[in-house]
Amino acid sequence: MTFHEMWRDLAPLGRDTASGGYRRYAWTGADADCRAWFKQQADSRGLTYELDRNGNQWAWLGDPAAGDAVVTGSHLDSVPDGGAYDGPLGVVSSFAALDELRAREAVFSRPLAIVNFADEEGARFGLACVGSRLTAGQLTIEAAHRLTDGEGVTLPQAMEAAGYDPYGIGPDPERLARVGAFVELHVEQGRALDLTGDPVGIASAIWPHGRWRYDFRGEANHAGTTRIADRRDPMLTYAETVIAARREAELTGAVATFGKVSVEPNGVNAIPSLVRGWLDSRAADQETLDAVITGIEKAARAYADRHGVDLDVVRESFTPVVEFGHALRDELGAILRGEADRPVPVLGTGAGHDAGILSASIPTAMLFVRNPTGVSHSPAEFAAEDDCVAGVTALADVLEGLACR
Ligand code: HGY
Ligand code: MN
Ligand code: MN
Repeated sequence: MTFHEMWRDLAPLGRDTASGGYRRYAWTGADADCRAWFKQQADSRGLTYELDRNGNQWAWLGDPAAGDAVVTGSHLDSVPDGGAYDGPLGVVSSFAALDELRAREAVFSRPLAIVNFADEEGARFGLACVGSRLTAGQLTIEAAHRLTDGEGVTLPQAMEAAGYDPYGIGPDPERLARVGAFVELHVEQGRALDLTGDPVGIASAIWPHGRWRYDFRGEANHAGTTRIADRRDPMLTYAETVIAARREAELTGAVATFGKVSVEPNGVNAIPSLVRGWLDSRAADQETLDAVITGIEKAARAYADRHGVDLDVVRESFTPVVEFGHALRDELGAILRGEADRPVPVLGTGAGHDAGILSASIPTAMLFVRNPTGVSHSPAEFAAEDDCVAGVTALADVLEGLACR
């Protein structure tokens, strides 16, 4: 099955026809459809399919027990109304790159695997990279079991409803011990490659980043009869905090986004009792991120005091800075340099990835494919066909260089 045929079959799964975006949330029907697609791709290529204890899907060529495997892949889940490329481009390109290597009659000296990591976006339960964090021992079973979605469904309930055992999850050091290198291809979530004019780039680092939930509690009351002076309105404090977040980011070169909010009771003619806002913030280094987070919370607490609003801040997700190992990074550069007439650009990113999580356990690297719009986490996310092909060729070259010595 060609890249285009794989893309064509995957494209409609979990796509919202009204927005054109994807709603592939962990352990939902759309997730199950994507998982079935992955297994079908593995089976159709005669690969050995495995589902690991954390719900990550693996498709093996060669004997996994031989060790020192070269692994590639990404994720198939999405953010709400996400784009088509974030995650799926890496998975489809992995199968296409394997097909390319078979067409080249490459002889593998190491096992190869393609992976679909579970729940990378954390769109439903709020924590990014659940599948890879569990496997790498960066998320305890207890903390995972406490994860709850907006409907009050816990992760164990969701996994069980989808036919998975939530009591078998946990660290998987034996599996990671089989992996010698993990290379993730991903659509660029920015315009650096568009500006340099290159179809493919190599990742240098991932900014430290996290998610904080701000709970603003005020006093529910009548919107029409409560004097302004008598109000304890959490919406006002929330709004002032959103502006403070933007100000802190602008002052420090960081980014800060309140992209998700829930209001109780959420009535047009009622002053809210509770406003919950989720902050996503990232910066080039930990010190800057700490300063931004501290500054935003300090401002929020000052506003809350002024309006008689109570504030609780909970960190729901955090990923420290990732510097991809120079050895594998430079090996990719050397492999790709051989083909091109100039070095492949090496660039940092503010986006988190499973490769970032796994970099604490095994040698990892990333390839980026040009996104001329620079837009991501949106239906407008895009990569040109020629660049997707260039990505597959680059991934095939890298996998051949690493696994077919
Ligand atoms: O949020 C991120 O950076 C990634 O898309 N999970
Ligand atoms: Mn994403
Ligand atoms: Mn992604």
